[in-house]
Amino acid sequence: MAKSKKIRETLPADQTIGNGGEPHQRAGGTHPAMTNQRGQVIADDENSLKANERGPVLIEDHLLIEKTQHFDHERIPERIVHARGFGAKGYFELSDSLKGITKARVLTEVGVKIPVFTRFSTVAGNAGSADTARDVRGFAVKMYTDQGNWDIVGNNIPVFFIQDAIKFTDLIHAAKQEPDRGFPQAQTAHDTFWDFASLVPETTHMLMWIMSDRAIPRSLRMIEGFGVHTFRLINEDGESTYVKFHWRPKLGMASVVWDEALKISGADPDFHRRDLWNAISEGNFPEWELGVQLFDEEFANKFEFDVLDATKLIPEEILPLRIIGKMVLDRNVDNYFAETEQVAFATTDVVPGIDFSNDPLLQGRNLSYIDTQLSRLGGPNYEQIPVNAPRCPVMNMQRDGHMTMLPQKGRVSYSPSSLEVDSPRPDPANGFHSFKATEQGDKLRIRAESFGDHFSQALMFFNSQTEPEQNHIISAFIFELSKVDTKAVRARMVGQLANVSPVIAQRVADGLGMQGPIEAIATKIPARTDLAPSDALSIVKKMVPGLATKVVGCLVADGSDASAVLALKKAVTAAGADLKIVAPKIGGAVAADGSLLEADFQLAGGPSVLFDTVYVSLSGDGATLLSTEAAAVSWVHDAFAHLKVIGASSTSQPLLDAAGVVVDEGIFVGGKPAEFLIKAGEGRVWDREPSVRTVF
Ligand code: HDE
Repeated sequence: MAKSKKIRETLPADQTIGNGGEPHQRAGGTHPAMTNQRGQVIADDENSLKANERGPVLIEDHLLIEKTQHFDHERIPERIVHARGFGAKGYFELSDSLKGITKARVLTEVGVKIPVFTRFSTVAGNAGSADTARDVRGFAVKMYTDQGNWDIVGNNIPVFFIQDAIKFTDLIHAAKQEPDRGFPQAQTAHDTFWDFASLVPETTHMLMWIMSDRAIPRSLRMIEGFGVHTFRLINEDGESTYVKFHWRPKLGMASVVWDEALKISGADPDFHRRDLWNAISEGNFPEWELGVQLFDEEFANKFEFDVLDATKLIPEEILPLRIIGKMVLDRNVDNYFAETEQVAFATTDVVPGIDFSNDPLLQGRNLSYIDTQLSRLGGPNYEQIPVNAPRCPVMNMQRDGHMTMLPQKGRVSYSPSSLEVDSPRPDPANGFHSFKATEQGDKLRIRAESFGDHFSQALMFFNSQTEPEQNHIISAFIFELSKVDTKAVRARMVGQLANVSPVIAQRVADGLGMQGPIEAIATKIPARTDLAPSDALSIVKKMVPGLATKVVGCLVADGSDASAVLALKKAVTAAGADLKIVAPKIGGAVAADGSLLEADFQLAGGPSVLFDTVYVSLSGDGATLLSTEAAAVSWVHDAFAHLKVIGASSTSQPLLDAAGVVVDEGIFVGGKPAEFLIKAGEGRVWDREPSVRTVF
């Protein structure tokens, strides 16, 4: 143990350049001296070396050349999928031991804090795309256990588009930019995606999820995570228990509405990463519970769908979650590229006691991840990069290769060997063993019949939603298919939806303005209508009330009442939320009492889409003046249309009128901040929606 601890502590530092002692001292100042990559102190970093004052630059200028060459090679290939991501560090702590079910220490040793690195991502967009695109969120966790790294490379949706890895290339090609034109970016709302989806009925369940509000989360801190596949846990006796992994956010789930997501993408393309970075910097550490669904072969055989089919889930009402631990993210990265960009996850990163099932999607993933890192990170030594390096000894006969940083000692780089007494040897007692599964039957390229029902759980998911959530799914289908130019694709997709439910298909068809009867696509297995809805699949039903870590926007202008704003701030802080002041000028507003109300945002740069709830704190003159300012009118109108709870001073009424605000249970004019905040903590005013948006 002592030895492994020493290696753990020294490994990253040994791998870092420039760790050879104290920085060079700069003569006459407090800053350390700047050096080139070879540690030589630089005298002048402003001017290149020239033949004379106005003469040509000399090739002898090794400082210019080194700096520019390094810059030229700053980028590495971005991930083919999940390119847009954001990572943070923290720990995992087990509270309920699975001893007897697995021999993995990470799942049996209660109270040990295991360091983790977690990266959230969108799937389709390139690295520079907006955070709030409609998409699945990647939820990848690397746990640096003392038995090696264990990665749960999951998503925020518990099912996937396809059943067999051989279709992944096609799925991603269809979803990403169309190859001839190179657009659209970060969206599925285009012909090739829906062409593929409408031809591949197994995508249907996942389509319902990505058209739902799960695909437009309010915050990465408010999403669930799922390992998706069935894995195995293996105990000391080699016995297997099936397992599905779930991450549950302590803050509950929350989403934005689609029009809001579109506007946030323009107002702050970094909305999710800024939110996560700020929360962690301010000490609001996001936290998730780890839950497991454990089951045996008998349950698997009895369950109505195949547990190896990644397009199906096991409802919690049928197989409840056992909460076994928590993950807390309490540190931001020190360097985005070194950590978030270079982190390399792999489904094959498992520790003894955790094993794979025969899920054909998982089996395909098992070859893909390391392969992709080889080209993305440039060679076989990417595991030596500090963010990837295991925090336990790594000892084997693998040697050399691009950029190796381990000066491995000794003569012996092969096994078996007899020349060194301390060369590493396999350890059958503690090492990784695959589950002793018995396989029989013919070798075939075939899809199991038990994978054949593509519509029943899609309908169950829809039926599990609240009415507003169902309406959003319908609207999202209409939005996306309205961006599809090829009418036959639109019609085919609606025909596919008819297999889920003729009512859903008809609602989408009406929203698309399609004429004539819907032609359902032929299917062997129609949707079952007897599956019980699962409340666990709805965001709204699982909502955690309160404003903790949320953001309240307050609109002020010259003449606002400073004491009212201060009272609001106090109440907002007491609710655990953050108040941000928005004013026509970033320098702030001069309040009625002459004091300065400092601004966090200038009006045009701080639209109400950036806040969970808003308060309008204007004087009568201020409100009249801002009624002719489009940004102010949109500020209030958008908050209303996005179903937010709105508070306002009674003198703000002219602006509320200009913005078309109609009083309902979510509008608080002239009231006390406390009442407004309690209501805001209940979330959006869903009943308002039919008055601001067409429900098809
Ligand atoms: Fe991935 N996936 N994937 N995937 N995936 C990658 O690996 C792949 C799948 C997921 O933050 C790639 O390092 C195949 C399901 C996440 O770095 C690549 C198949 C799920 C991330 C790859 C799948 C995921 C990736 C691209 C079908 C949810 C981001 C870059 C057989 C359970 C990890 C990379 C991060 C990334 C392949 C399907 C989750 C190409 C072949 C299902 C969260 O290796």
